[in-house]
Amino acid sequence: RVASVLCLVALFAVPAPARADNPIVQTIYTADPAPLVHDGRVYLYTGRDEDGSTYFTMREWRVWSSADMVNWTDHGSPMNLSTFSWASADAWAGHTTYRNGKFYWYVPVKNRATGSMAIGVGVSDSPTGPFRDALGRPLVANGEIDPAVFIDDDGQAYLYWGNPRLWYVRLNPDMISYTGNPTQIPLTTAGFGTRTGNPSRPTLYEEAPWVYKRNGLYYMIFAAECCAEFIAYSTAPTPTGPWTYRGTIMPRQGSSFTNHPGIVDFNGGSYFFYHNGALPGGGGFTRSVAVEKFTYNTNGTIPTINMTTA
Ligand code: FUB
Repeated sequence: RVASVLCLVALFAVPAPARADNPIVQTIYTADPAPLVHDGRVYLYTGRDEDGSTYFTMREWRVWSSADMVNWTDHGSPMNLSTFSWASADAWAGHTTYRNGKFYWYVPVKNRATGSMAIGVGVSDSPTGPFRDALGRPLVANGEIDPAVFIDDDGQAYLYWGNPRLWYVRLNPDMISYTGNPTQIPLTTAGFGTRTGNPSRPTLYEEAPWVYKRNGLYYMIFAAECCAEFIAYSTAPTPTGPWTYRGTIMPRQGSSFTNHPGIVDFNGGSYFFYHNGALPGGGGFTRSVAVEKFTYNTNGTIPTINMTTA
């Protein structure tokens, strides 16, 4: 059904509604969901898996949106590797936020100059782009990935990222510079659980942090203990910790060795986004983004959320 609707887009050159069962997108492989609620719609920012036989082949990011979490509009690819002249490969997991009339899309890419991963920032006046390189250079370049941004009620913005370590930095109000040095969040077992193997990584934290605030409590959901990954979470009384491990959200399921979470509240419901290998031909390098509606437990904990299986 999505395919036929997308044909209509080609014919009439207008954004098309697209019915979404899980996976949300059934015409291409998508990965690393990052939802953003803005002005009555959910914007879903994803990566795209291409080819994918032996490693990630990712050259562009995509945007989709919905006003009802059922019908999705395809906004195409408003940002790709060529947006960042200093990037050579690996359009990996990003996160978009809105501030002062602009949309900022933080993404990890390979830095041509160093051969290591770095984090760039795309900026646009529209949630659907086009996005341009806000800096012309990396915002952060420490070889680590998976940026996630959180703006607290007092207006202070934080950028989190990291694999194998976990970092944060306080962003300035311009959202493209920061004050102070990136700080490592201590990966204690009290904060991030206990890994069963791999003594070099004692905690469950692997990658893909996503931070938000609910009822005065800060939540960090993250991909845990590759491979395969499951999704777990920690909470804290402040955006900088101390974090307390709270357990599993989504167990190891599906046929992708990675998973990548995002949570938003929209129209009175809570939605958990993730990816798996559910499309035909799907797997670890041919992933698909999906979503489950859920309800927080009365004490604020997150219930176990299972992937759609059919
Ligand atoms: O999509 C490439 C990488 O796989 C992401 O950056 C990680 O979060 C994992 O999903």
